[in-house]
Amino acid sequence: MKLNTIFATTALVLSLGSIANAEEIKIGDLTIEHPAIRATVPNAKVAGGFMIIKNTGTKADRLIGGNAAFSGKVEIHKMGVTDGIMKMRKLGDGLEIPAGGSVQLKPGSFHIMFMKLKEQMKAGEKRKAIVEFKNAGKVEVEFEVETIAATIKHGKMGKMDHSKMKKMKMQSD
Ligand SMILES: [Cu+2]
Repeated sequence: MKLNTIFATTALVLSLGSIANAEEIKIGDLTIEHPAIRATVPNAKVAGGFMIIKNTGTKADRLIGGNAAFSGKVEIHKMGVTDGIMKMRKLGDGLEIPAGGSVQLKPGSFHIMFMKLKEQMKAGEKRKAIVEFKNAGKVEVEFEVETIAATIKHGKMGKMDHSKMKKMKMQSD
């Protein structure tokens, strides 16, 4: 009887978990949440990629790059203000995802830079890309193409859970 109860509880937790985490991607100790690419105008050459990366492991990892059919070159960038000017630079050594921590890639900060774009990124569509970590390796990620406003909105809600996020998104839409 006791064992049955444990199994039933576990099954319930697992099924709830898989619903709540439908948009999560796991690779090793890393979890990727809400991968998004910023929508572009026609003939744009670059697009930013954003996501939240959590590391539940005991060792730091690094986001080092990736590749995608729609992009000729993928780099990890940091945007920031230098001498009063907003600039972005390539992180040649990648972006550290600290052990037991998380990093948010968001507009105005860290991002995946999809360069040499071969097609327009249209809001509402999805794009697949490979994201590569130094230790965890490569993983295919499906990105939602979003307008900048939607991406920023999600960025601010990064600490909330996904069920709330979805509700709020539907309400504002
Ligand atoms: Cu960039």
